[in-house]
Amino acid sequence: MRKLLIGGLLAAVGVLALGTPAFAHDVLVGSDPARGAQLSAGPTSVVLTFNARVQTGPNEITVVGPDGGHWEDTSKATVDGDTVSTSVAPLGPAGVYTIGYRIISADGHPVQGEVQFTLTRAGTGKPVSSGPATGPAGAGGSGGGVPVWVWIVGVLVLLGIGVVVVLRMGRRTEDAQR
Ligand SMILES: [Cu+2]
Repeated sequence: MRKLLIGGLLAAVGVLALGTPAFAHDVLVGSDPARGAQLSAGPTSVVLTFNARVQTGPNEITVVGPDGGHWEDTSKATVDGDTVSTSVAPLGPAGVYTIGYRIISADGHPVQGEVQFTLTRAGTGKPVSSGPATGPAGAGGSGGGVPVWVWIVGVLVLLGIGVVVVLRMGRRTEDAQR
């Protein structure tokens, strides 16, 4: 009985930990610039390609430079079937640029992520806006609508309940054996 309970508990924790809500969501299958690209000149646009159609709605693309400035002309991305794009201002300092996206999946759920590329030669552009990264690039998270800490608290609460139950069961069995 005790083994069964512990097994069940582990299964529950596993489901909580691994059961991401990102099951049938759109997945990024390609980008221009490509992930990890080394570019000597900045791109004029960013195009992200997904494995399924993207819904019209609040689709966002941001391009955040090594200094935290934003380089996307507008974070309101243009949707065309399974691609999402936005135009980019001439880039500035050399370094790593992060393309952040948050798009509406075919199933209506938001999906977010990042693609980084490196500008190897500084451009002459100025950021569209400066300051700390906001929007998808700075939001973090794993693509679901539920922040990570909610999952962690859930697991801890479940673990706590499980330990109490297992201890009680153990005590009762010992009593019964006496
Ligand atoms: Cu979904």
